[in-house]
Amino acid sequence: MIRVVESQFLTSAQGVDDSMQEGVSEVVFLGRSNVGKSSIINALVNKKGLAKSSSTPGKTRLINFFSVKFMKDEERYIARFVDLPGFGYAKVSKSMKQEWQKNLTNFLNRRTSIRLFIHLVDSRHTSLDIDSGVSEYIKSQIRPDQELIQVFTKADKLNQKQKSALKKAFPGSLLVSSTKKSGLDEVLEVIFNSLYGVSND
Ligand SMILES: Nc1nc2c(ncn2[C@@H]2O[C@H](COP(=O)(O)OP(=O)(O)O)[C@@H](O)[C@H]2O)c(=O)[nH]1
Ligand SMILES: [Mg+2]
Repeated sequence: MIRVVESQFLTSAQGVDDSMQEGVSEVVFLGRSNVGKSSIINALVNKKGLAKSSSTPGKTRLINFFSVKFMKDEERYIARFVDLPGFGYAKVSKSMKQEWQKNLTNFLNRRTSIRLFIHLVDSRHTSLDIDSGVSEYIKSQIRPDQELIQVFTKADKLNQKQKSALKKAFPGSLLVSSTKKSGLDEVLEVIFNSLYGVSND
């Protein structure tokens, strides 16, 4: 059993150049605007409002760093969660979009502390072009010491039949509801194993 025993907001950055010093393993949450990035971070650390859940583009264009302490078998582990701005803003100009895209890809490429990419996908819309684009991009850049996993969000919006269909289409997939707090333990376990290696219990 893995528990998050402490979490706090560290700082924000605009891009890789003004990001905080590296050195602690980082888990990056990425996905479309509104897919539930901030919500899943809050749910995983069990702290409402830690990551700001906001639909105002200006507010969410920053990269936000959080420190997270895990506890397993009486031992403490430290990591960082990184809440990235969403892809695909409707409300900003084209030039701002391109500027931001560049910022984001730079960050993903050059930030060496990143150990795990968690690509969040809305469980109701599992085959959007923008999501295939994101996952292709990460796969094309990923280093041997990094992992990419996909997590489906907003599971509470699916009925039983839709859930079964999704599980069948994506065997072994992680299905989470931040609102209903389901599927979170599995995600914590995947994060933990990815950062610190699999243990045998
Ligand atoms: N029903 C449901 N709504 C969710 C869930 N997670 C997030 N939301 C809602 O989706 C919207 C966007 O969430 P947010 O975490 O801000 O998305 P972000 O833009 O990716 O950070 C908010 O209105 C959330 O309340 C979920 O698991 N279930
Ligand atoms: Mg957000």
